[in-house]
Amino acid sequence: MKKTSPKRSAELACTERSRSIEARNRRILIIHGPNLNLLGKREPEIYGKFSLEDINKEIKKLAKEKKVAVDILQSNHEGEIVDAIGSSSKKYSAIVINPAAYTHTSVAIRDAVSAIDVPVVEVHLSNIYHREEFRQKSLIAGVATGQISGFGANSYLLGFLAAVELINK
Ligand code: CA2
Repeated sequence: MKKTSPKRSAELACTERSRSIEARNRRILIIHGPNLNLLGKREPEIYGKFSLEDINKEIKKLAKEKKVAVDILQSNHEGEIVDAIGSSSKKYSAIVINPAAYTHTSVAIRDAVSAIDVPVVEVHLSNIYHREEFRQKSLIAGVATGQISGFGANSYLLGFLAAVELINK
């Protein structure tokens, strides 16, 4: 068998390393907050007729088009969302999050977002600024890279495209 020179081995190791860095750098985490698993089943006049599965399917389609890997988490638990954000830097280069009701209450999620160097795009199906007063304040917006609100299921796709732009920068 032909022997690989030390220089060639170093080059191969380097290529391997950049490949894995590139894989990590093109991976986006989508986080759906509490009760978003109920989408499509109730309150379609506010949140639209699409189920969470429908939205996830569209996100995966877009991810394929944009050559970006995507992982999706739905959780009704604040601590689980905090943990996912906290451990995101190793694996993800951007996060798209709909914190749902935690948008208006969670200092823990805000602190988790502000503690990481991964860009975070906040999305909402409804326009939270057109709704009840308690929904008009987002604790996350001040530490997110940006926010998209009011475009129904398209908010996720617009948020995803914003995240891809941030990665490509
Ligand atoms: O507009 C959004 O995306 C929200 O983040 C949705 C949250 C709400 O608490 C925020 O104020 C705005 C609610 C998510 C739960 O969605 C449901 C869907 C169907 C039935 C019940 C809840």
